[in-house]
Amino acid sequence: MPEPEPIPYTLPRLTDAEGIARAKAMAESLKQRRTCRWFAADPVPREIIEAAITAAGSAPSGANHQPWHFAVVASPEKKRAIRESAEAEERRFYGADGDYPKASAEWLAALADLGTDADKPFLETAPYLIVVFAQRKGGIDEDGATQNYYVNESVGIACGMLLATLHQAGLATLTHTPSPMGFLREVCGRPEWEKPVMIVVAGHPAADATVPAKALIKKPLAQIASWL
Ligand code: IYR
Repeated sequence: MPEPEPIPYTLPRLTDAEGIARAKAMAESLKQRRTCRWFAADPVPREIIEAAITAAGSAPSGANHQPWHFAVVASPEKKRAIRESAEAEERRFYGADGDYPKASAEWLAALADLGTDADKPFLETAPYLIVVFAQRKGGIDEDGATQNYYVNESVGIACGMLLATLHQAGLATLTHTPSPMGFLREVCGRPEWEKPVMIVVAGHPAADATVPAKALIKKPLAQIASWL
C-alpha cells in the first residue's frame, strides 16, 4: 500500500459580508433554473458541456472511486434511437397505446399539473443529451472488478453539479428518466455493470418555451430546514 501523502489545503478567506453576498448570489442564480421541456435546435459550444462534465467529475464520491460515466449524445441518429425507445417506454407508462398504464392512478394524478405525456420531442431537438451512468463496479479498472461505494449518492451529487454548471453557462436543462432505461446502455455502448441513471438534456430553451406554474412554487426555508 502506498503511504498516503497529505497535501496542504487552503481556500481564499472571504469576509463574512462577501461570503453572504456570494451565497445569496448563487442561490438567486440557481433559483432561476427550471426544468425545461421545450428546446431550441441552436447549437451549443462543446466546451460548455466539457466544462460542466469536468465540474461534475469533481464531485465527492465513495472512496473517491468516481463511479460515473457521462455519454454525450449529439448525433441525430443516436438521439432519434433514444427518443424512439424512450417514447415506447413512456407510452407504456402513460397507457398511451390503449393498454392499462404502468403508472398508478396516484402517480398520473401527481403529474397532471406538469402536463407531461409520452411525447418527448426534446430528445431530438436539444443539441446534447448527456446520459449519466452509475458504475456499480469498475471504473478504476476497465474490467468492472472494483467494488464501488455510495454509488447513488455520489452520482446524484455529480448530477447536481452538472446541472448547476450548465445553468451557470446559460443553458436550459431537463432531467429525463424513462423507465426502464436499460436501452441507454446499448445505444451508448456501455458495459453491463453500468446502470443508466438519467438523461440530462441541455440546450437553449425554445423561443416559446413555457414551464408549468406549479414548478415555481418552492417550499420556504422554514419548511425545509431546522436549526438545532
Ligand atoms: N418519465 C415520465 C414520467 C414523469 C415522472 C416524474 I416523477 C416526473 O417528475 C416527470 C415525468 C415522463 O418523463 O413523462
